Amino acid sequence: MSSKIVFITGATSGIGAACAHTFASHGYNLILNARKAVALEELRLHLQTKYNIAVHTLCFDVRNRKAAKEAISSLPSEFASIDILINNAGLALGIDKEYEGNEEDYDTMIDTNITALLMLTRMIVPQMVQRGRGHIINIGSVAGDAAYPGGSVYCATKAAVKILSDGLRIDLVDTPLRVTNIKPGLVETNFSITRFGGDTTRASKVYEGIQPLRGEDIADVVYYAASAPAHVQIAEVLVLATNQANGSIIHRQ
Ligand code: 8X3
Repeated sequence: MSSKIVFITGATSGIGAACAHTFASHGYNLILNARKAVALEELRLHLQTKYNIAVHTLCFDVRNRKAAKEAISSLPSEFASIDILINNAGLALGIDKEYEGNEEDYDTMIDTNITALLMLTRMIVPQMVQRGRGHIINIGSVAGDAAYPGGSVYCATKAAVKILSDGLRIDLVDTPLRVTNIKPGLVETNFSITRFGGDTTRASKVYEGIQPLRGEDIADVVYYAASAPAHVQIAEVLVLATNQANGSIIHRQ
């Protein structure tokens, strides 16, 4: 196996799945992580057949540090040298005032969006440093630029992704490794359905009267950063829908 290996967390839906398709279409081999075993297996078979690439799946919840360590240390030798880590798994839950929201939701967002991203970085980057090759691409958000109503904790987690990305870039400045923080705006995925606890009507209102981004639009930017020449480090990219100015200002028809 000579192609590069990309590890994508949260790979079965949204931006993660779009990245899996985009990288597969360019001949990269994939390590796909998600919690849903059936969806993972379906995606593996589909991508392997369609693009004639090698795909390895790792079914675990990124919040489970023990499972993550075991999964990564169990990688077959042909998948052990990860070239690109795409820290994509993340979510928003609820749209409540900071002093009224659900405590467990706060834990889930912080554990997934910050702690798990940090721990996977901690587990995978040392081998990249050792090999003198690697790229860490974190999926941040416009939400990390400024708080918006009801988004306090989610926004805080994405602000943390920015700072963790910046800090890692500092720590790797004397190496050939690159760190990228991609900050999407409104992307129509199951993001809002998850945020509103499965309420599809409420979720669809988020994208009403505006043409939102698609997961594929973000995957294109991720791929651009990953395929840039070795001396080019795309540090941070904010990707908004055309009728969106920031996390709060959205023009709807
Ligand atoms: C998703 C973008 O603005 O819906 O991270 O929070 S937003």
